[in-house]
Amino acid sequence: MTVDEPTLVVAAVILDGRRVLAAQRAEPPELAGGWEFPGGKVDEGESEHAALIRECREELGVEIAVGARVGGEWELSAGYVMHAYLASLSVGEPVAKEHLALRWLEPEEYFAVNWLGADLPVMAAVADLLAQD
Ligand code: 9L3
Ligand code: MG
Repeated sequence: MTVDEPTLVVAAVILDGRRVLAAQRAEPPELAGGWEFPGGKVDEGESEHAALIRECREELGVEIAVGARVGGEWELSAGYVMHAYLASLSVGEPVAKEHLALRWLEPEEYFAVNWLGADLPVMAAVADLLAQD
């Protein structure tokens, strides 16, 4: 018996100092209105790094520099797993091309948005990380 590999999703935790970029999903209906880190599915044959750059171009219209991985495998719904990476903007200002809204969260606002179930523990890990330096 063969077991299918889970589909890999990458997410970019874009930082500006201690500010973190959060994006409000427009779809699907069951996720719409929830907040996430921008990103999406890694295409066949594509690296995680390339997928992060492509997704941020498509979703936000920006170029990013990809940094360190945050944690290990973050659980999504069945059949999906997420890898998160710190990132910074290298060109442009983010525009919500596919999201309902974008928000730069100050440290006191990290948990002020309704994070998707998958993204909330990533935000907690990033908050710990940023509290250390
Ligand atoms: N997802 C959850 N949190 C995230 C991202 C980027 C994605 N930070 C979930 C939502 C979808 C699936 O992963 O169920 C694929 O994401 P997309 O390609 O629709 O953005
Ligand atoms: Mg996406």
